[in-house]
Amino acid sequence: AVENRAQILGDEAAQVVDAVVVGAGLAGVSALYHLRRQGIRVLVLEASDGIGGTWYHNRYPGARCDIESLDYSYSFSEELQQDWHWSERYASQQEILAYVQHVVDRFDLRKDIELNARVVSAVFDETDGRWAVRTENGQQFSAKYCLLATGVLSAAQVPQIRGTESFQGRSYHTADWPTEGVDLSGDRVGVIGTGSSGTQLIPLVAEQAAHLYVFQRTPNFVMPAQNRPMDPDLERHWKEHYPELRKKARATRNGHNQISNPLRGKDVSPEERRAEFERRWELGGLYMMRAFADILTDPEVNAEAGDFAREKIRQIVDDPATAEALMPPRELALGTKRLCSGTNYYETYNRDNVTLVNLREAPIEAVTPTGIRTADGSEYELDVIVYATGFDAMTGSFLRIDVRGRGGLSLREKWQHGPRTYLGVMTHGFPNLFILAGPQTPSVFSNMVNQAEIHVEWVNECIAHLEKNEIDTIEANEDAENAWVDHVNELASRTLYAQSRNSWFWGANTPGKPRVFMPYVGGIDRYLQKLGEVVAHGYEGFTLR
Ligand code: N01
Repeated sequence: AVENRAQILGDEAAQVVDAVVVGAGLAGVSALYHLRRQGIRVLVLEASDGIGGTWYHNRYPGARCDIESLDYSYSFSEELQQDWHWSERYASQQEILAYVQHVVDRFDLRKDIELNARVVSAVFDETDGRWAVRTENGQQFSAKYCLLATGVLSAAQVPQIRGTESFQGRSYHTADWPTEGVDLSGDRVGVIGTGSSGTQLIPLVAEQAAHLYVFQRTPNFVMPAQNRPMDPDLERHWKEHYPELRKKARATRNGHNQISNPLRGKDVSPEERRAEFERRWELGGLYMMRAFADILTDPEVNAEAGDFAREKIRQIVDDPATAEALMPPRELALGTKRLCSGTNYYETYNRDNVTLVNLREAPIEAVTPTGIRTADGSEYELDVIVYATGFDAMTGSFLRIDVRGRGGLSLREKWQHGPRTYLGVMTHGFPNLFILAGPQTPSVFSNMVNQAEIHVEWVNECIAHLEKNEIDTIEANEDAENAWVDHVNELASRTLYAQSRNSWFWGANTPGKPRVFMPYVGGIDRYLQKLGEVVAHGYEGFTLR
């Protein structure tokens, strides 16, 4: 695929390129597009047999983005954003996947993407200042730059429940859904997990299955997505104003154009607060998070929003006991587990063929050959088990690769007590290794495409600077990194995230993982400003040599 592929570096099997990008999701595809345009020879290595990352793997029924499609898209080509038509307010997985595939073909990117190439190790060779990258099937690559675009919610996780292997029915993970789809009609289906994936999937499974059992450990807040077909006037408006709207998105905390209320909750009366929550419920999805500027810092405002949502659950769900079991506990501040955005979620529990199994009363004891047994001795006979149990989030995909920097330093060892980065983009001891949209960035609190583009632009400019000035390496300084880690933690400590630690933001869902808050809560706007300042001050906090 890459020009001069035959060029050999000592080791006969090593293919030489300027940059290896690991992962062909939205970030990796964007990196390829930008780096290639500045004349860098890039090769993207993708573990799976298709392009699209998250949107390739998470093809479970109901998978849909919770950021508006017009916002959740690349900004790098005016023609692309004019030509592409999104059919719904929130794009489905299928449509986003079709979009990524369109981008790859439109810009002739496919020839530099190698599929079925799972990277198992990336080792920095100090003698030649290059990264030696190896795949599972033995391919080797040598690159000056290595970009990890492996995603923060991509290392799927099946819980360690006794007996999972013994189950004689069919099992699926939402993030590893068969390409050909799954027919669940007539089946007794058990879904474990009620996060974003589970709550999107459950209403659609209920429509197909003979009976659905939802195994719920922690009830989460699920807002109605309020998805609908694309409004042609809105589309026209966006297409007329795309550059301004993209700019505006970058000037917000969350990197998109969802309306934020600048007022603090207590700036208004209780009645006005209620009206605002109602308005946000109607706006749908994540809009509730922007009801008030202090929803994640003022516990009383947050608790009111939580009570409002609980009241809605009570109104929607017919059976009072089921409604009660669906209520998120009071100690879970709204949004400190990522808010879910669903369609007909609570309504689904009014169906005769749906049973909520409350694992807070009796946890799962074992998966048996015929189903699931809970601690109270109940046996649930199942044909299918769906694991909607999430990911080894934020760091999992990076640490599943054996990454070694200067002096053989292992990234797994370096991050054993939690991720350590400077600006989320580099880590000390690992020259020319760039991490895209990973931990200690606003990624998961923002519009991921926007975050990916912000990083890709920064890395692209950085590489251009190194090339132009004939600089071999860039590396984050340890003191700058320590200061960034402290800053990330300090900002989080001022929010309700610090009190509600039962989430993947804290690594709480992965056994043995350190309880460290991993995202950056400072916002896209502030983060972008910091990235710009660092460059303006001659890559402050980095060593270039
Ligand atoms: O994963 P999760 P997800 N026994 O970790 C439960 C993004 N996303 O795939 O909360 C029983 O959130 C676990 O219970 P608990 C989005 O950022 C976005 O749903 O740990 N249950 C939880 O209910 C999201 O936050 C979109 O007590 C077990 C569930 O499994 C992130 O991806 C759509 C268990 C896991 O929820 C992850 O979402 C989908 C066990 N042993 C995903 N182990 C949109 O854009 C785990 N659970 C809308």
